[in-house]
Amino acid sequence: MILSGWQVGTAQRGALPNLVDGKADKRTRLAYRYLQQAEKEGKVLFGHQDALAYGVGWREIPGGSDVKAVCGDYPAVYGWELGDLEHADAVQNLDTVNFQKMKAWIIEGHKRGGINTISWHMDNFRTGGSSWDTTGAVTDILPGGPKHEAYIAGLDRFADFINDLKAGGFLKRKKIPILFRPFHEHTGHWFWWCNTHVTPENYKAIWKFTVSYLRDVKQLHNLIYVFNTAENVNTEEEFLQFYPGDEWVDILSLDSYRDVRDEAASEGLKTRLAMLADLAARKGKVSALAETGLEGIPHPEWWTRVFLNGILPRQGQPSVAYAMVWRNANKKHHYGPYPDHVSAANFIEFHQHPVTVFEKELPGLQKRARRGEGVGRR
Ligand code: BMA
Repeated sequence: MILSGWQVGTAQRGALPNLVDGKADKRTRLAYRYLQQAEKEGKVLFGHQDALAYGVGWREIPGGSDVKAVCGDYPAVYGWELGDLEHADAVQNLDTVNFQKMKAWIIEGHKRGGINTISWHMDNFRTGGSSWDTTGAVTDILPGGPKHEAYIAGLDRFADFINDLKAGGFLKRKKIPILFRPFHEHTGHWFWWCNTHVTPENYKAIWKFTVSYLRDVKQLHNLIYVFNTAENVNTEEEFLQFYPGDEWVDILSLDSYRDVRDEAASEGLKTRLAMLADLAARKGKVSALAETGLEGIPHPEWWTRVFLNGILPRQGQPSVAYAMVWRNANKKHHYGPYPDHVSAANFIEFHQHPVTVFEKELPGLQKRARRGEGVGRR
């Protein structure tokens, strides 16, 4: 395992960026700077949800990853999901991933040089239904609401989870940087926190409460906060409608599945991501395509003709810092490749493209980030 760059946390040149958390630790700031530099140079880190936990036809094999099995390289970004952690007795998430094992995979990915990101499909606090139960519940969990204490208890469990994410060894007290993406896809209509079921004021209020509680009360200083819309935003105004303000958000991101259906649609993604990257650059922040993919990937050249086309920045423009495809649950519900899949050969081409960044390219990239230098070419 390689430990280098921002993870070692030795002296580095240049000022480190300021985050939502003024006390964010050094490694967290270095991770953020590294994403900023990737973005400036038009590099896109490739991510995969649940990459180390399971894939198509396997579960919990040490070192396992469908992405690695296809191209010989691990993803640069690992996505994890905390749905059900809000319940006191939960030992696994809504997709049956064990929370203790998840912590070990997060640490493993981090030690390899990867960046970890977390989403949270919380159950509906009012009804006890799932995240997809759209009965309004945000007012219930705000201060003064009937479920506020239950929400706090969920955040306490989140803090316990985050506090366990330590690198170990000589870095044992150092926490692992985590990109945290709460209340995601809020411009959709499918979750109880989506804009059809909450006012902008209440969304902003729960966002600010959550950040303040984790940062100031729980004293977590390894979180990078990711604001995230669905794909239905065409303008900056639409993207910012529920935005709590620059002092509350580190990464501006969107999720898009519709834009990666085919080549024509991917032109729309290019335009949307250019809007996002430009907005983030003006704010001095990072942008990302936090979740994407085409279920089953029936198109053999999807990786280069559709996905890469969508994320490639136009000449001279910044890219998004990372783009993550969703999980490989089974032969039908998967968004990454797997060996012998119809798109596997094309994925190797995607991996080799100078714009895409996977694990093997990370150490050099991180060392440069530490020194405040450019990302450079492979
Ligand atoms: C969805 C699907 C579901 C899963 C949920 C949370 O997109 O993959 O099967 O439960 O994400 O991970």
